[in-house]
Amino acid sequence: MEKWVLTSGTNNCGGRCIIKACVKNGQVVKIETEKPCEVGDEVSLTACPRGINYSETFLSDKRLRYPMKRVGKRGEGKFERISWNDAIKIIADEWIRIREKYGMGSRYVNYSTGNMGVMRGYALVKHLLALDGGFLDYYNSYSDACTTIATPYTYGTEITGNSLTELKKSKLIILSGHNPAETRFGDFLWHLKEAKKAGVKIIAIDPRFSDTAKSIADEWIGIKPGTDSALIDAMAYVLYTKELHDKEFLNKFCIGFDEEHMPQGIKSGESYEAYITGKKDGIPKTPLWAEAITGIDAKKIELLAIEYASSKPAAFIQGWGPQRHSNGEQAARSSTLIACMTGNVGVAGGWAGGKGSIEGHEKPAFPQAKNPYSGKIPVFLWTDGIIRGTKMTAPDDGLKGVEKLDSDIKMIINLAGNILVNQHSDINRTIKILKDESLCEFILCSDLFMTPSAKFADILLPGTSMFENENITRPWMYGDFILYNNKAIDPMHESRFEYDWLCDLAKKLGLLEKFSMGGKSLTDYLEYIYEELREREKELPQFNVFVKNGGYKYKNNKTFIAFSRQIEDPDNCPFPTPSGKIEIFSKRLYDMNKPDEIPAIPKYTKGFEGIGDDKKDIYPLQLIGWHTKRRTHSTHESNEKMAKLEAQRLWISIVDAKKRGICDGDMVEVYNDRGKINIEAFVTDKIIQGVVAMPQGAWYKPDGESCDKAGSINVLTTSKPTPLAKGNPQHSNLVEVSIQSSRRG
Ligand SMILES: Nc1nc2c(c(=O)[nH]1)N[C@H]1C(S)=C(S)[C@@H](COP(=O)(O)OP(=O)(O)OC[C@H]3O[C@@H](n4cnc5c(=O)[nH]c(N)nc54)[C@H](O)[C@@H]3O)O[C@H]1N2
Ligand SMILES: Nc1nc2c(c(=O)[nH]1)N[C@H]1C(S)=C(S)[C@@H](COP(=O)(O)OP(=O)(O)OC[C@H]3O[C@@H](n4cnc5c(=O)[nH]c(N)nc54)[C@H](O)[C@@H]3O)O[C@H]1N2
Ligand SMILES: [Mo]
Repeated sequence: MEKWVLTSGTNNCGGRCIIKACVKNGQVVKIETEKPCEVGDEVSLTACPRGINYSETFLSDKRLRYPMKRVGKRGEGKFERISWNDAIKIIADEWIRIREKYGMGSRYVNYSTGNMGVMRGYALVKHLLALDGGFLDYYNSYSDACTTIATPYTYGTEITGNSLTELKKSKLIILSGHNPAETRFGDFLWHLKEAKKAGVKIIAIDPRFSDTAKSIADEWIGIKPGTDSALIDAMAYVLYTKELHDKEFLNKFCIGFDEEHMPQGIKSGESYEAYITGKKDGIPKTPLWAEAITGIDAKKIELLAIEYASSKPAAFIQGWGPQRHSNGEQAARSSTLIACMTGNVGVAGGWAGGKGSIEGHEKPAFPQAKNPYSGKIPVFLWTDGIIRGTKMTAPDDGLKGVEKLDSDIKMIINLAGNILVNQHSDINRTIKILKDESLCEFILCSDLFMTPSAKFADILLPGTSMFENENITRPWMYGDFILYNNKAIDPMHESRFEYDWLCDLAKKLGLLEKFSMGGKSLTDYLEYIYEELREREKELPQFNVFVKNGGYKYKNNKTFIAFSRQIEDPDNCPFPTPSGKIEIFSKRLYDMNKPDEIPAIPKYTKGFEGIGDDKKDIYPLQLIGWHTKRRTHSTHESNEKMAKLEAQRLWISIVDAKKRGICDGDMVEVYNDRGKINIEAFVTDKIIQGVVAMPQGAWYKPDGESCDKAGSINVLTTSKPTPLAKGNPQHSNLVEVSIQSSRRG
């Protein structure tokens, strides 16, 4: 007997998709998805090649089979099989021991996105820790730290996007560091295609000739990484000197553009105008000035500025690539500046810049108990939390909620994530910290595979995939729907879903009653969360209908245009900033008194590990990563079939390759002070000179001491945080490349 079960993708790939699993004799034998949506249907939930390959990835014989206990040194990868009972007992004993010895703030749950369902291990274990007295939490993410922190300095909020349906009303769309043809970003791609069909011109700005540049854009402009602010400064200079800027908009809604609109008490020469014209530093920010920084021809910059200002409305949309840099906060704020200068804020077809979140339907969420411990660290600084937690401070390290931490991190819980080793920066540094068992004393992981992170577990638990348990899938950032994961098959081997074994742990801790809300089964819990949401989202059908249909697409979706209210009725609707205006000049940033790193206006700063870093003499190439179609971060790496979509290679320009005697297909060594990678070279004109790139997420595969053979970019990335957000500058890296062996022997 065959049956079709409706479920959905729960990985963190930016998209969510409908997966129809055909189940026969307890096995998934085939996968289908929703037919590509017809024109007019505003939500596309058709699976891409990753979604279609979910069963080959997740139901493979590479799965972890039973709980294991580390027997060798930490990280050596030597484990011994244990029973679930023993595993839970060891976890409970360590949990209590560490709580008693070091206190609540010594317990940390790592950022992890392998399962983005509502009932995810990560949220559940935080809940249990909160019920048990508290834990050290974090703020920020690896996705959007810089833009999330920087955007509100301009607008007072990060909700600066428009409904994607409005893209087709643009006259021109500029995608900067945004690659939705490969890097799923909700259903951005779908709406860009609609815009293109409607005749909208699309320009892609990216150091690489990305899939988006290739398949959707009319034009590609190659830019040096980390220099988007310099490009925007010069565009602003062109608009200003040619008087193409929207003076009325700037005067009415903004502070800080010119000297006449500055907050009180600020000395003269601090406005954006004083900066671009060179009144302040003697350097006008001309296209020629920017050419030397960005690598973009000055004439091109001028034309781009004129085209953007004369196409009304126009959308300058920055992806999150430009903000995953050492000066990423500046890139984010610059993207807001250029929108303000052209009055493209609050208009259908425009785009206010910055993070680009939108208001929409409320998403279902797990009702996590309040954490009694108030200390928070920036997510990127968890390794610092291990080695110098108690020395971290608010001004230097972005510590929040407490003056000082009570303890360094002594216990890490890492469920469905590969941040522990693979996805965090500077793998060799991380490994050194984790190997020292006197620092972090206990590491608990659950995963489906023996990943580079799983190897560092003290107790390693086999998790279940989305085929093996029920769940509710929420949209990523954009999307008016909720999906239901029906259970297709029983858990493989001895795998258990996190809710299941966490109930056992809660029982040992005397917290089962509270943790399970009086003994709720997984389905009961999901129903409870859903019904609670349905009280506010009245359009949702009854739970049993929702489950049967595998989800719900909302029919009544409001069109959201960020700041339309403020623009229409400025007297009654101020911007949610301290001044009530759009703050091109931010007094809050000015008062931080670090003008070189954290200027009050959105302007180009050199950052570190970029073109302005002295290390460039030794490591002359800028290395960036990107989110590839073959993986969701490191997920799907175990599925060899996916490798056909994009080989794990180092993109290098013809000129840079020639200088180093490298031919296409040669094995090269990519290195800096932090480590070495062996990888195949892809010699191409699809990347600009001076820049090399490899897709992020390959599983770290060390050979001996420090050379990685897989092309795992985080061997080369830096753990130094960005100045304001304390975020991850994982695209800012200086390296050198040399030939290791020629393809021709
Ligand atoms: N297929 C797939 N899709 C995904 C994911 C995945 O792993 N795989 N991950 C999802 C998640 S969690 C996230 S956070 C998002 C990430 O989404 P993004 O952060 O937007 O993705 P990236 O690939 O890091 O960067 C986008 C583009 O920016 C370019 N870029 C890098 N540096 C610069 C720069 O300095 N200036 C400019 N102009 N361009 C630059 C890169 O070459 C790349 O093409 O993607 C989501 N979608
Ligand atoms: N250099 C560099 N590093 C980056 C980035 C970058 O652009 N460049 N991007 C960053 C970003 S934006 C993000 S969001 C992070 C993502 O980093 P992570 O959150 O670590 O995401 P993944 O690498 O996909 O790891 C998810 C893990 O969960 C496991 N898993 C999947 N489903 C389940 C399940 O149901 N149960 C259990 N128990 N396990 C499961 C998978 O096997 C996989 O090992 O990486 C960051 N790291
Ligand atoms: Mo992300």
